[in-house]
Amino acid sequence: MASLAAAAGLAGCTGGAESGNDSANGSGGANGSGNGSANGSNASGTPGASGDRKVRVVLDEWQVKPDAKSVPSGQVTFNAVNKGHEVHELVVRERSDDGAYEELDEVDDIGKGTSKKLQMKLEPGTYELACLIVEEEDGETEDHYKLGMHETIEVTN
Ligand SMILES: [Cu+2]
Repeated sequence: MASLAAAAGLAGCTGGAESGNDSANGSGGANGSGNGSANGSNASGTPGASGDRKVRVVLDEWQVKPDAKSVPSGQVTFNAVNKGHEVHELVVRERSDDGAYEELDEVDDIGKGTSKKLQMKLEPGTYELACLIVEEEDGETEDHYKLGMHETIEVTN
């Protein structure tokens, strides 16, 4: 839990350090260089991991919404953000030739208003992002998957 907050703080800081450069531009040439913040997304702590893909996945009652329908193969970081009211999880499953899903990895216990990251290496194929929580409450079953918490995502070459 604590490490999440720290990571968010880091991401916020790196931009600020660079921005001092901009103010020096007033004196000079028409074009400036304009490239101060090209690498803003590197803050996640894997220097040298070029081609790192990030997919933001919003969890809600009752849907799973990735911000991309496909992503290139390789190292992928899912950032699961719980915008709902209940606790959710993000399970990444790969679809095999016979249509069955095999669980690869997951982050669970993502509380309301919080987020967790899941980094994994993905081969080309069809994957499913799902919340598989099943709750029993007052004799009724609440099955997050059946209620709609699943979405497919294609991993391309
Ligand atoms: Cu859920």
